[in-house]
Amino acid sequence: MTASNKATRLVVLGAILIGAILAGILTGCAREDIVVNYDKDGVVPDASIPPIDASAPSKTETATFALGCFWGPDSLFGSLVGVIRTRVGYAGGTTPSPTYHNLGDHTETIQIDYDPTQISYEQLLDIYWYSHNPTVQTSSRQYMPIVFHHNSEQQRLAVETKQREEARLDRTVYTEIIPFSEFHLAEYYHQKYYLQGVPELMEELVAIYPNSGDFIDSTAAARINGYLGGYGTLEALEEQLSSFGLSPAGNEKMLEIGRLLLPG
Ligand code: MHO
Repeated sequence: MTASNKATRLVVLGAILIGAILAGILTGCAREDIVVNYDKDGVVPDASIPPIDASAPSKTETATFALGCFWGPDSLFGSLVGVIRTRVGYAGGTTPSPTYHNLGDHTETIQIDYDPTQISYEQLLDIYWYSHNPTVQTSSRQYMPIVFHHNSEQQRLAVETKQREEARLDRTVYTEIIPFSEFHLAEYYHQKYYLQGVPELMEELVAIYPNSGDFIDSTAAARINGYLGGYGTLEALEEQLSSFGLSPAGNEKMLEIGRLLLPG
C-alpha cells in the first residue's frame, strides 16, 4: 500500500468514526446499559460474579452449630434466605490442626454468616433444634450436638431454647452450649458437598471461583448446594435461578434436578 493510499484510508476511517459518534449522540444512544460502571477503586467489576454474590451485604453476623455429619446442615442452612455464607469444619476440641481423618477431640461443625436484617439468630436456632434429634447421646465427639455461642445474647437464646426443647420433648437434651473459640476449616471436598457431586455445575462454579476460599464464601454456591440437598421448592428455585450466575445449560441442569428432588 502506498503512503497516500494509507492516508486516504485513515481519513475515511476517521470520518466513519466521527460519523458514528455523532449519530450516537443525535439518536440518544448514550444509554445507561452501555455505560461501563467503575467501582471506587477504578476497577471494572467482574461481570461473571453471580448477581446474588455481587449484592451480598457487607455486614453479617456469625452462628456456629454442630449437629451430626456436616454435609446436610451445610445444605439446609445454605438454602435459607438471609444466610450469606456457609463453611464446614471442626471445632470444640483441643488437638492441633484437626483433619477429617485425624479429628482428635473435635466435632463436625457448620459455620454460618447471616444477615440479621433478613434472618435472626433465634430463627436459626429454631431450625437447628428441629433439624436433628438432640435427645440421642452420641457415641463419639465427631457428631456431638453443640451450640458455639459468639456473644452473651447468643448464649442466652441458646440456653433458653434448650430448656424449651427439654420441656417440649420431655427428655434430656444432650446439646452442649459452649463459647466459640476456634474453627478449623474442613477439607475442600467436604464444602458444599452436594454441589461437588454434580460436576457439570461444579465446573461452572470453579470457573467463576478458581480460588477455593472464594468458592466456599459464595452465596450462589450455598444456595445451589441447598437446592441439590433437597431443600426449598421448585417455585423458589425458578425465581432465584438467574441470580446464581450459571450458564443456560447450568440453569437447565438445576431445573432438571429440582424437578426430581423438590416439592412444587
Ligand atoms: N462417613 C459418613 C459421614 C460423613 S460426614 C462428613 C458417610 O459417608 O455418610 O461425617
